[in-house]
Amino acid sequence: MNAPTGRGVVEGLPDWERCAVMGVVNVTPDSFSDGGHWLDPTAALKHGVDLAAEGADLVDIGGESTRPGAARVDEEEELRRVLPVVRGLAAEGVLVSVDTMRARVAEQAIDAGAVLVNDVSGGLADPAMLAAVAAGGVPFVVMHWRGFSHDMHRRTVYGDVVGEVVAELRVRMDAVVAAGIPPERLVIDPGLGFAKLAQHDLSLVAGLADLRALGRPVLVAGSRKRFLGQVLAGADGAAPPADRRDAATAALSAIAAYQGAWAVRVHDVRATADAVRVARAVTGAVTGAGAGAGAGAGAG
Ligand code: PMM
Repeated sequence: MNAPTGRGVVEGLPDWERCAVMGVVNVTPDSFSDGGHWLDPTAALKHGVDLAAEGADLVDIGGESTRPGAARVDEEEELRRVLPVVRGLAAEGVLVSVDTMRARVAEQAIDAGAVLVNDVSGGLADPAMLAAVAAGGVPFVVMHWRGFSHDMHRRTVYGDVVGEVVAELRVRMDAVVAAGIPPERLVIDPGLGFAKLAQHDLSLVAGLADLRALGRPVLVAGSRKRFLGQVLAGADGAAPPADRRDAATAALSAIAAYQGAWAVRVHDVRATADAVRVARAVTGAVTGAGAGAGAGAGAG
């Protein structure tokens, strides 16, 4: 792996000078790893504040599960889940991102204080999304997406996964910019686990340099996902449950950060906050920039 050069900045957000950590709060009954934990708005708000205290630079609030096979949630229900948590966290001074495929949810979340819209469909699911984000004046995450979760397993066919994801993301980036969102506000995301098999996810992590060559900061969101379960599976092929994949997630965070990811999106913030700092320190040692490592001289 080459030591990365600049991971890019996003207009409207701080430059953290290392890979940023985005904590996840899913206000859903059915997300694959934390579904049902934070459905109560008070519990979700407290969890978001806790994640920020543990080192999350941003907290991503979602009200719709996108796990493979998931059915869509009703829009009013999504608004009901998400808005109080966005409003409450913003009032606490936390930088909030809203994870939604709906323009109305994005608009109202921006009004409630969200500073980033994270749309796993890259603006494809709701034709009004791009105009809403352009009008809201916030940055936008464009994820690689081939269709809704209920049948995304049918779309996992790739010849050259990295080349195809890069090409498909480039088309989306052009569409997003044409709709009035300035390129300086774009973040791109390979969409690990979305219409992808484990080998595709691993190839995309290994091919992060090709994604970065698209010229925009890259978000990597592999936390607890199925491909990590498959990597960890024992001789019997049984994968550990999602909540036993946090050490693997931290390893992934270190690899992504070292390869120049702009941010990683994770459920367990504490370990990843350490991982991205280790990556920054190693980067500094390789480049001679001394990025972030303490000056202590002794062994320890
Ligand atoms: N994955 C999930 C939800 N939101 N957002 C982005 N930008 N990228 C992702 O890969 C992504 C996402 C699904 O995982 P979860 O149920 O743990 O939130």
